[in-house]
Amino acid sequence: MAQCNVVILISGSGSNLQALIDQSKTAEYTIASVISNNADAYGLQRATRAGIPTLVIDHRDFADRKEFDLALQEAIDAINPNLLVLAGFMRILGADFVSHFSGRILNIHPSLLPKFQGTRTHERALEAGEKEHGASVHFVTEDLDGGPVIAQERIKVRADDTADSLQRRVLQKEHLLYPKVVKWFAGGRLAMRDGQAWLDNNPLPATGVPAS
Ligand code: NHR
Ligand code: GAR
Repeated sequence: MAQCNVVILISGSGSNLQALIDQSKTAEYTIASVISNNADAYGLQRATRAGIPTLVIDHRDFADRKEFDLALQEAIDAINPNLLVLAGFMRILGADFVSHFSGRILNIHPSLLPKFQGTRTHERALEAGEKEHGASVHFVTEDLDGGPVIAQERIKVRADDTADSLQRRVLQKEHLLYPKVVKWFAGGRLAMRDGQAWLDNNPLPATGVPAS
């Protein structure tokens, strides 16, 4: 695609959003809008500072998940992006929403999927005595944190690590990983087909792109 228009969904700090903003200056994607379900998300200030339009759609303003999903879908359809990027977005999206944007939603998750789906990933990796930990970018499907993995970044767990220290080191890796994957998508190199992730027309293994 000529220019890939991206909508980014956030709920919080938005440091991954910042990494995507910083990289967009030299890349073939444009951040058309940043949408948050939380008016206090610091990432909204990051977007505004970068001149990117923002929108707040607060899930608490809707009767149920279906209504929220529908409002979100309508707002996004009005922008008509090529890609939706979840960057610390904390609301589970329903099946109808996901199928409406099927193959066009990415998420970054702070674990080496399929390990530690869901929340408290750093605590759980420590409790499990993992020697390695990291982050994964995957296509979003109905299956929560279960869509096909595209790529991972790894860190070594140290004897004195805490959940906080792990989070800090994993987040640094996320900031390298996410822009790289978004650039692949923008360049037309990445797709989801037959429930699998494909890069350059090669099906990717369950843990994503093999380390080079
Ligand atoms: N939606 C679908 N359909 N599939 C996925 O893979 C999704 C998704 C929505 C968000 C991000 C995910 C993560 O990376 C994500 C992946 C929130 C929760 C959650 O339990 C779980 C996974 C993720 C994000 N959310 C609670 C809820 O009731 C609210 C938690 C809160 O507000 O703090 O929606 O980890
Ligand atoms: C990141 O570590 C991201 O992987 C994780 O939240 C953090 C957001 O940081 N995502 C989830 O846990 C999604 N449920 P950021 O707001 O600074 O990008």
